[in-house]
Amino acid sequence: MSTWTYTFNTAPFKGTVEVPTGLFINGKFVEGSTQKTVDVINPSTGQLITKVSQGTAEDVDSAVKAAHNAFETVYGLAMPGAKRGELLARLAQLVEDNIDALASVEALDNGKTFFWAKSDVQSVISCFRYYSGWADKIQGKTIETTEAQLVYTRHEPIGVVGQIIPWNFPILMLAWKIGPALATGNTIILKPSEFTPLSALFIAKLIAEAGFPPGVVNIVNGYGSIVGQAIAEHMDIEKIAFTGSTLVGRKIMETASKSNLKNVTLELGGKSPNVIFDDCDLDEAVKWAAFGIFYNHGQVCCAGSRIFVHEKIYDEFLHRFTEYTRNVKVGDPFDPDNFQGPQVSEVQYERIMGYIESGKQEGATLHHGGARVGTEGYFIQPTIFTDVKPHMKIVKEEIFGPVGVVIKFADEDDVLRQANDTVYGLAAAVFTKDLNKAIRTANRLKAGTVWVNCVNHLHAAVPFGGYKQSGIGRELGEYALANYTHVKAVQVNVGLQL
Ligand code: TXE
Repeated sequence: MSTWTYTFNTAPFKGTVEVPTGLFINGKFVEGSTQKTVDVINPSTGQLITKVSQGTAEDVDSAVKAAHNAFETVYGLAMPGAKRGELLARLAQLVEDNIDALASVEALDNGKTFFWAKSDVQSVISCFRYYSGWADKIQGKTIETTEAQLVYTRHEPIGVVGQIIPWNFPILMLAWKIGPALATGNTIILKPSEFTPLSALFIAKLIAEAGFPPGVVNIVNGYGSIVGQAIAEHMDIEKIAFTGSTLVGRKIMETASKSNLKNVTLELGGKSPNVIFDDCDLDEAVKWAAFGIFYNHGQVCCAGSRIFVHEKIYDEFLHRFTEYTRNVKVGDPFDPDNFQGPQVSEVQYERIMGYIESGKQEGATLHHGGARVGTEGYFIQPTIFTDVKPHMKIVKEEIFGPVGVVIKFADEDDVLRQANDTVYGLAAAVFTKDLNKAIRTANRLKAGTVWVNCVNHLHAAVPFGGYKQSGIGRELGEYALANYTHVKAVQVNVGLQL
């Protein structure tokens, strides 16, 4: 089996990593049914890092057979929850032992800075530890009906589940998906994004090392239209969880309904509002607003891409926000001075530049940025638009890049109307020192998460997901367990007469 070997010479991680480049099926790395590969590109340079095996529908089918066998014989109800928890805890420890190597691979493959890649890996560890704690606490209820009956529920694993993840948080999205699925006893076919497969393959090695039985987790690289589609239509996959674009989410739901009506959870796009009232701590609001839109180069589903500022402080906010943005350093992800690296791929780079162009064409003011940084790789300046109108594409559509629009508002009713005027509803933020106003606004914003005086803060114990076209279901926390369990009601006759 081919292996990608790479030596990092950058602090804090200096060392060699070895990552198998095949498909991980039934506990082994294999080539796949064709010899075809997918190029893995370094977004900082546009150069090839390595090639990984490209999966097919046939490979998905082999993975499903392995997962089904593992579910029936060694995992699922065959393995006690405490043991599943132990395996997840061991995996968390192995991730921690390899934290710098994993963060380096993620930074190289995705383009996010090493600092933030490491923060993602820390969240992966927390996620696995959190769900390892749940594994032996999956409990049903007893339900009182009559004395002649004993009724109880069992929360049973669903079976073989399909999970399709994107490229913006490759390793973290893997953890959000496999953590709750493994804790509840399911077996998995996971497809990483074709743009960023390396950290998932690294984790596959650690999954085997942690002692998960073969077939419990299977990782099939490849393209969405082939591997993703095969997962969505497979008749023996009973549940599919997807994070990605709303367009593909829609397609997956359609395919699921046309095949075996598999249970679907979706975490899709957003156009999240940041509401900045005139009684906020302005310096704090400026910092958080910049973090809201420039963190992870704007490639965040909950990015605060629409910044609403009260008219009384609009000019002062814009002045300070622009100064702050000027100091956001863009460049090499391994240079600790940089906050922002390249966009993940040429396609995404072109998409974002297209949105910037459309903003200019539709008459918005390009207040700051808007250009490429450097001559190689996919770096874009942090960008601010002003004088926007509600119908403009840059106001309505998810750009998924470091591009924010700043919009004036007059009062609470005005801003709530504007903030909720979107097909999305993933997240929102409110900045004010007035607690009543904060809670009033939080209650009226149509979003799955509302941050007050902060943004983009996530925790393994706190549910995350969308209203409207931002998705279906909740990830993380206790809520995510429901995505991966069936509720069975058992009714025992202890004296019922017919
Ligand atoms: O996403 P895709 P793309 C949004 C963001 C971005 C846009 C396009 O606005 O600009 O989507 O990005 C797999 N059946 N988000 O095109 O295609 C694909 O291989 C099954 C928001 O890269 O949705 C990958 O593994 N699977 C988002 C995954 O879907 C299919 C994160 C996501 O890719 C498939 C990423 C198919 N027919 C993009 N086609 C978020 N919510 O965080 C593709 N895939």
